[in-house]
Amino acid sequence: LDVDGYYNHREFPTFDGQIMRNIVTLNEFVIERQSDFPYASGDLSRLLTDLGIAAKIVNQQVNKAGLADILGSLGDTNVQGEVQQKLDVFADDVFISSLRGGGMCCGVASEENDGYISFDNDIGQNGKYVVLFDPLDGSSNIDVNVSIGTIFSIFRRKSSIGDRANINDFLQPGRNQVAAGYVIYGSSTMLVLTTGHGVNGFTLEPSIGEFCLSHPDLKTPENGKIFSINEGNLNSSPKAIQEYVSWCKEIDPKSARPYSARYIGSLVADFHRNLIKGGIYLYPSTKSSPNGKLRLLYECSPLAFLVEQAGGEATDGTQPIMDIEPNELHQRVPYYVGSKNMVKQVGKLLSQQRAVKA
Ligand code: P6P
Repeated sequence: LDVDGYYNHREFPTFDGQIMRNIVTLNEFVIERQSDFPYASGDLSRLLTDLGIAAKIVNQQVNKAGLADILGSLGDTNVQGEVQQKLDVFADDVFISSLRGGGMCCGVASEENDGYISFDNDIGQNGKYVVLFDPLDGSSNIDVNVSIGTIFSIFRRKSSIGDRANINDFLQPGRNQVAAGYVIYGSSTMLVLTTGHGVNGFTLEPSIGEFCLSHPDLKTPENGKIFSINEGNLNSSPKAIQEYVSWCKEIDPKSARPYSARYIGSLVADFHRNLIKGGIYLYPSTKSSPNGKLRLLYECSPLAFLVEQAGGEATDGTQPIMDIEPNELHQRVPYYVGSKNMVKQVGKLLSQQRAVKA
């Protein structure tokens, strides 16, 4: 989609005498691209619109987290044993309500709920899709005003239309995703989306309350100079990862090393920066998280879909993330994602380490 050759004839006068032009909203873009989908009936477009509405509602509260009484933890703990912050419980409720009411989706699964939720109302059971999401990733950063995000993954249901959703609708490999994306609540609020035809970024224009196309056809550089890892875990990470981080720190003008270490502690923020600038995010297996910390179905898999569509790669160190056959909703995996050549280099080191051990 060429944003210049599209709606560029359309101008909006603003109240202060300016002109707004080249405005392409998320809804217009999705409808325009509807023909990209096989048997497009508009249902996926509607579903993406439902997600966009929920994102705007969550954004409202995130933007005033420091002011409203919504700050601070609810005191409960979620299935991960993490103290639930009020804002992530609120975000979970908003996305579930928007999807339940939208009728395009027959069920959801999220980080905040032990099991999946089947929408048993009659419109829900006719929904073609299921959505898995992390409503507010990085929520431990809420009360220190660091960027946080929502991550979502969309599959066509496996169960028959009209039936209740079942676990097989959710335990699907990343290859089956029909769409995936994230919302980053940062200096501006962006929604970054793929439906399998490239990656497009939309920035929320608060004055009109619309996500507007701002980053058409996003591609990630094949090489980067940024590595993102919690070095506090390094000594309990695989030797190959310790080796890679040391390599990143060596001085070598030819390969622009040492690289820069950038780690925000909010996956969506680290992923988004590396997607645009180039880089690699690593969350290996560690002593405290022997299978890694990040969740396959609603963190690693959707971001893997996006990064592959943008020309990057995502692996668990043994296979592409999107090839993994899930066996439970909250399954954790080691995660290496970002610029293609950086991820390949880490994968090679890990396979060499396995060969030596074998
Ligand atoms: P650590 C936040 O809890 C999260 O899931 C990701 O957003 C983030 O990248 C990672 O965990 C941070 O984990 O162990 O480095 O604090």
